[in-house]
Amino acid sequence: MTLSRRDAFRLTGAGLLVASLGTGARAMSSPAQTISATESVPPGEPGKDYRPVVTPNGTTLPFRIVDGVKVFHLIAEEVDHEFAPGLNARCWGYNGRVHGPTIEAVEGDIVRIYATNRLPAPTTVHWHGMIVPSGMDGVGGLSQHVIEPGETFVYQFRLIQHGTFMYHSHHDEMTQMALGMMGMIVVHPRKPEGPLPDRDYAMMLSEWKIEPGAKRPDPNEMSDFNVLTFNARCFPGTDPIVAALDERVRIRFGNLSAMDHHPIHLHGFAFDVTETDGGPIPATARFPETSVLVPVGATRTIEFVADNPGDWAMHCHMTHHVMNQMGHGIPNMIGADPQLINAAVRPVVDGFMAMGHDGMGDHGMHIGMGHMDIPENSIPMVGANGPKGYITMGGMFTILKVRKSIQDGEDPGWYKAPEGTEARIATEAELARDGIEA
Ligand SMILES: [Cu+2]
Repeated sequence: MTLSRRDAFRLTGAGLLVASLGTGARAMSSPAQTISATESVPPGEPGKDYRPVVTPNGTTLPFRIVDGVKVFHLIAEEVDHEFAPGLNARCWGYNGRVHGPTIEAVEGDIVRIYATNRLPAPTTVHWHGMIVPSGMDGVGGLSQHVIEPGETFVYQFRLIQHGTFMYHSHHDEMTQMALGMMGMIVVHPRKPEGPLPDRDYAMMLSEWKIEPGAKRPDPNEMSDFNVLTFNARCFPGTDPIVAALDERVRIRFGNLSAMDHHPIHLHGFAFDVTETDGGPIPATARFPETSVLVPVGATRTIEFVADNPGDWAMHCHMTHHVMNQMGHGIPNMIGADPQLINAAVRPVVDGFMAMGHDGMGDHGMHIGMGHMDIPENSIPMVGANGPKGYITMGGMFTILKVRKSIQDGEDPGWYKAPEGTEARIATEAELARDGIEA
């Protein structure tokens, strides 16, 4: 017998929410299922039923099991958050973190999620991409009364699908999401199909407007975002991700930025996009990519085999999204004569130093060397010191380190390119041999 979604919710009873979309051929809009949604299964166990996901710079929400139900507790509250050393802001998040911890469970689990509101404003929690009963959907005013400050609400539903999803406030979204109220949700399949990844990472993409020197993100900004983040950190505050040679790596991206899509580019590999928050992409429909566009309000999961050792950049390919504060909306100085400008301005602005006549690559370096002051609680537009000089990228930038063997959380240092495999200055003999006039 094939049950419709409506039939399935009608089976709901005794506080146990179940739903089924049948076990026959996969209909066009059905969620990803490896078991019937009515099949009774014990709560999935980490290490036995799934390999836990790693959230770089983040953490996973703990749970306890009460009468076969996985019980979680989200606490919405103000959080002092560091985006990178030198830049902190008062944000809104969950359980002392920005963004909230990753919620992780297994298809078939029944979850009960308490949401306590310690904010000064009402809120709700929406389970983005998840098929839940309408009353559990978390849209303030539509599917539920808002959670007033001091109140604790309870959500309960059965996870009838697997995949990568997100949670976020669905009340005064512009304000609350701009202040950080979001997190990732990973639901592992009950019966995994295909090769399991050796590394499984969750990355939330978001964007912020924080005026240099300000202590709070500005939720009213509509276009000029100046702090772009992976898991609420901007480079050089992002932890590298790691893989051992030939391991299968899965990275789950979710994007809850206010206004921007992010084409995330990975160096050194081609990958497959294997799923969206709508479900897995059939193997026959996948195609190779080196950048994946992650639209606002969507997840994209990629997989590849880490068969190329090295330090590999992974970043948003929008060039203003790999810039930190102060890189935007400034006068075009390219080609200007800094001596002339300094001579003209220094009599009225003591210590003035013209910048940007040959680009912005050295802005962070000048600050690092103490040549230039920046406001307290702000970071240079770009960069950090790398093994071969200054890395002129900030924002939504991190590094994948692939080594012969490596453990989670281990810092392998910088990659040492084998002899003869690193770009270097050309020799006179080479130039002469190949007829190159330098
Ligand atoms: Cu971007």
